[in-house]
Amino acid sequence: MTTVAFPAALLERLRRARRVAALTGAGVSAESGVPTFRDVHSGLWARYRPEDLASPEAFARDPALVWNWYAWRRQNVAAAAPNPAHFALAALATLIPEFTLITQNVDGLHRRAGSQALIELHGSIQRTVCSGRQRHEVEQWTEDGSEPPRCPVCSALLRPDVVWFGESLPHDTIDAAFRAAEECEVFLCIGTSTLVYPAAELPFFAHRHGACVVEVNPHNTPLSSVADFRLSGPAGEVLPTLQR
Ligand code: BV8
Repeated sequence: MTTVAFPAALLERLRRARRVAALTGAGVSAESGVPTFRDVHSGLWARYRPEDLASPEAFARDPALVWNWYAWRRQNVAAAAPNPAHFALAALATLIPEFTLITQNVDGLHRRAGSQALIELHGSIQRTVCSGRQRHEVEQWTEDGSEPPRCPVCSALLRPDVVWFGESLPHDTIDAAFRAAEECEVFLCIGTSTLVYPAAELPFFAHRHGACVVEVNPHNTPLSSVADFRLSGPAGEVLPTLQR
C-alpha cells in the first residue's frame, strides 16, 4: 500500500508554524463509512440529491421526508467511528500554538475524536432545534415517522441544527473562520470538493493572504491548481504521516 506522505519540507514548515488552520469536508469522514455528498447515496436515498433535501424549501414541501433523511443520517453516524484522519487532526492541535479546526461536516466525528476547539460552519445533526423563530434546542421527543415531532415550547416542527442551502451561516462562525484563514501561516484543506460557499472561499482567501495552502484529497478540485502542496491520497492514510 503506497501512502502519500507529508514531505519533509512541509513537516518542517508545520513544526515552525505558530498559526495553522484546517478546513475539512465530507472526505475526512469517508473512511469512517459516512457517505460523502458526491458519493451516490445507496438504497432509499439514492434517488435524491443532498442539495434537494438540505434546504428550507424541501423541509416546507415535505417535512417528513427531510426529517427521516436526517434520522437515517444520525443512525449512520452513530454507527460510525472517527478514523485516523480525525485523530491526527486532534493530535496536531496539541502541537501547534494556535491551531484552528474548521469543519463543514455536521457528523460530530471531530468532537468524538477529541477535537474541542472546533468551528462547525454548518452546525451539527447531533443537535435538534425547533423551526420556530426562537430555535429552542430539544433533546427528547417521540416520533411516529409521519411528520417531524413538534417543539414542546412553541409547537413548531423540529429540525436538525444545521445550515441548509439558501440559509446564511451564523456571522460569528463564518467571521472566526475567515479570521483564522487570514492569519494562518499554513492552511490545510482536507477532503472537500471546494464547491460549497462561503466555506469553499476559505483556502483561496488564506492563499491570497500569504498562507502555504495544502490540499489532501485523492481527486482534483478547483483548489488543486492553486494549492502549494497537493497530497493525493485518502486523509485516513495521509494525515497520520504528520506524526513522523
Ligand atoms: C449562504 C449542512 C448566504 C446540511 C451543508 C456564492 C456565495 C455564497 C453562496 C453561494 C454562492 N454560490 C452558491 C451559493 C449558494 C450555496 C452553495 O454554495 N451552493 C453550491 C451547491 C454551489 N451556499 C449556501 O446556500 C450557503 N449559504 O451562502 O448564505 C446566501 C443565502 C441565500 C442565497 C444565497 C446565499 C450554505 C451552504 C451550507 C449548506 N449546508 N451542510 C447537511 O449536511 O445536511 S453543505 C454540505 O455540502 C456539507 O456540509 C459540505 O459543506 C457540502 C459538501 O461538500 P464536501 O464536504 O466537500 O463534500 P463532497 O461530497 O462535495 O466532496 C467530498 C470530497 O472529499 C471530494 O473532493 C472527494 O474527492 C474527497 N474525498 C473522498 N474520500 C476522501 C476524500 N478526501 C480525503 N480522504 C478521503 N478518504
